[in-house]
Amino acid sequence: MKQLEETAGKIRSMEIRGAGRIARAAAAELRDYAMRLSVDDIPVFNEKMKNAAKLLAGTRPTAVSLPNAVRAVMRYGGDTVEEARADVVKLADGFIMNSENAVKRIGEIGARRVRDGDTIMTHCNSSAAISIIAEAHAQGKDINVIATESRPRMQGHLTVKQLDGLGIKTSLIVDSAVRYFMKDVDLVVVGADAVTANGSVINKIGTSQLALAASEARTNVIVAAETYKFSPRTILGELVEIEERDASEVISAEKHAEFQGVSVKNPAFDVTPREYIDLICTEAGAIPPEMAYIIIKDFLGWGIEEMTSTASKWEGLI
Ligand code: RI2
Repeated sequence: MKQLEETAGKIRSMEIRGAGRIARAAAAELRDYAMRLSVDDIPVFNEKMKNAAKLLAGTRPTAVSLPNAVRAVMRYGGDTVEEARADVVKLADGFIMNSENAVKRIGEIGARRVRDGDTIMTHCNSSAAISIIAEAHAQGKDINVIATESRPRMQGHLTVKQLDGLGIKTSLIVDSAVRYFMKDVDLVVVGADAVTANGSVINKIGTSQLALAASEARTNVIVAAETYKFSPRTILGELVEIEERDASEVISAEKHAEFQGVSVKNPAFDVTPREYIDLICTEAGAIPPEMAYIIIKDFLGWGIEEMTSTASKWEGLI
């Protein structure tokens, strides 16, 4: 139990972060938890797995990759604990492998949209977005990247470190300088925590103003998102919950105490409407945002069936 709670805590505190990475971490934890469970009784095994799944899926509310990963593993079957455990391992390893391949494939597909000499703006720290940028660079294209700090957690520092390590020319800017620099930008490439059925993209707070500035400047916006970041629940009319994080990420408790009447708002994500997005680059291909519904049906259809079935074993996990 200790390790399970530790992993859940690391995802919650963002020690493990990034929509794809938390999905892989949750799948790996479910696999390891199943391996550690020393029970002989299949109903007991199932109950413990279900509780572990709920704990992991509830750690961060916005990145749909997380419940999608959990549900993909929780599709396991088996009449005995041995069979069930083997299936959990197979499904978890399969998810992790597909996820890693998807990020690589997105890089290959997305890099085709990057031209030699382009200046790319990116926001926060997205492995999928960086995969596109890194592949374009590896192909010998001469590119410049402008990366935002991404307050309050400063994930932009991770991005510039990674890009610098790859030898890519990179500038770090404050988030509020996005429009100031947009005139120099040829392409915006960002990641996603969730994509809704109508093609809206939920990503790190500030993404929508970057997209708005890009739209004003007639600059294309590419979103890099694996298919498991698409939200089946939105087909049922649900909205994606925007995570509100602690005030201490924005201002120290000490400083905050000086302003008695001031509340701090700290939404971690925002919604970019599909009108501002030219392309969503998935491992299944580069699609217009209007095609999000098809991706959900084709790649997560099993999830919708389970959600709407009264026989679902794992109610509420996706
Ligand atoms: P990849 C991150 O969320 C960022 O919003 C980033 O754009 C998105 O996940 C996708 O990241 P957070 O965990 O899966 O930093 O592409 O809140 O790495």
